[in-house]
Amino acid sequence: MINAFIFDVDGTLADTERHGHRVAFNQAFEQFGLDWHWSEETYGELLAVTGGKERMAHFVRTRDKPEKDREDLDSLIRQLHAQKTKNYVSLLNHNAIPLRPGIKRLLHEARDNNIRLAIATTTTPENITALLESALGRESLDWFDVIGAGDIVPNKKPAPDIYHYVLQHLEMDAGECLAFEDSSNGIRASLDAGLRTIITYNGYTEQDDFTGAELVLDRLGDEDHPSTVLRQTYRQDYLSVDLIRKILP
Ligand code: XBP
Ligand code: MG
Repeated sequence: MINAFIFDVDGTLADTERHGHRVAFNQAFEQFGLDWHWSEETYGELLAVTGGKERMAHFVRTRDKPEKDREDLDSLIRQLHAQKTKNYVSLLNHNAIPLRPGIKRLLHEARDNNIRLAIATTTTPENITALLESALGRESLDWFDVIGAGDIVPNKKPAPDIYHYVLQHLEMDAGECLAFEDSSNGIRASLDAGLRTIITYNGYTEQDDFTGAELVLDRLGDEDHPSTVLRQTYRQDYLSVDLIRKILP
């Protein structure tokens, strides 16, 4: 019996990477007078590393940027990241990024069926607040019993730490919960925490390895944007709580 849904944020609740995080990083680089720029393609490669600070450090090291020799590199990265977070929140406040098709519907359905909700993500807490407030209204933050985010655990995904944190705070066993992820780093984290996992991939992750997933979908789907996979497999346009209960033993 599944009693809780645990959602990843970036790429799963909304397509935040390409036109959200990436843009906010580039704005921060410019604000700091750096000649770094992340194209959509470069950013796709850099997504192999989760976490904004970790991603920047990886970029400096692997692209042989002169800044790699700066003694204050850690501090520079922390400052850049604080600026990037400001940029991202402001971007969402001015131009909300929509939730992916079916997310809002499934969240409501879960609440109607007494399925608890939680979040497990590597992103910074302010980013989640901005996304949920702009897409679902301020009260939606209270729908989630646990929001596990950012630096509260020692290791980011693909390590399972954030899922362990969320399970511990939900006071639930992994067997009662279902994770929703969009990437190979994400599913490695959720599977390592013992969670059954449903994937909704996106443009950046469709070629990822999702071995071990219960279901790999193009999207959860809704009436206007049906899930191709569910249509072909179950003659249904979207993933409902009923279908989850039918498919998952
Ligand atoms: C998301 C991330 C995040 C965001 C940026 O991974 O890797 O780093 O790109 O967030 P996942 P911050 O969806 O697997 O949790 O800059 O706040 O770290
Ligand atoms: Mg993700």
